[in-house]
Amino acid sequence: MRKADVRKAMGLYFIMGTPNIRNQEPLAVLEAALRGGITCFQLREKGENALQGDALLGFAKKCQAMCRLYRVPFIINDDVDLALALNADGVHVGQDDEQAALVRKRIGPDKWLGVSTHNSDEVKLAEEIGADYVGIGPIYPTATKLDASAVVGPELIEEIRNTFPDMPTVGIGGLTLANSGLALQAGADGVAVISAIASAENPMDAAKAFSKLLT
Ligand code: TZP
Ligand code: MG
Repeated sequence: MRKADVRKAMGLYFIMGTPNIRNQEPLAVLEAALRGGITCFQLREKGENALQGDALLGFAKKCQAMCRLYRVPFIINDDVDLALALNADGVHVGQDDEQAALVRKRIGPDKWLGVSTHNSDEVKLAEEIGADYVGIGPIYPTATKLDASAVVGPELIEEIRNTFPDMPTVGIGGLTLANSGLALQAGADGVAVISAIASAENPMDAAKAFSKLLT
């Protein structure tokens, strides 16, 4: 069942783009994360030195092939054209990106649609336009997203879980091994992380440790 699949995939949701990686090979980091047990991957190629054009397409194809090997859903952040060109498993959009309702029309009913949300009103709208899941955050302060909005804390997860019990949710923003338990206790189906895995000395061990939190 789709909803159950989505919920399961939210468990350990790794997000990465090449600008998030220092001193390692981005694909090697993704492979390590997959070996460590991530359950979903989002390619979010943003910021300084972000790949574009053919370089982006080539990198995205390699990420997609690797995710397929590990049977992990491959989601594209923001770039509907890229998602359609690759036949990715889904698209994730923020509040400032292409309107989610329009994105749903463009990608059709079968691909997953994720929407970043910061309050109940945004979740209600996401539900109405047929989002498959919502990201809730930033739960804690993050240095990874420079234009992140105000911190919402795990309390918002609890509120949304109570108000929209059927909507799969994933907490995001400043989540670490030390504080992810609070997001899960608040009722999130999982945690989405960038730096906790991408900047870890050993991304596979980091992913394994997160996986343990979920069991
Ligand atoms: N959206 C809200 S916070 C965030 C995004 C993409 C960044 C999360 O990165 P990190 O390193 O896990 O805090
Ligand atoms: Mg965005």
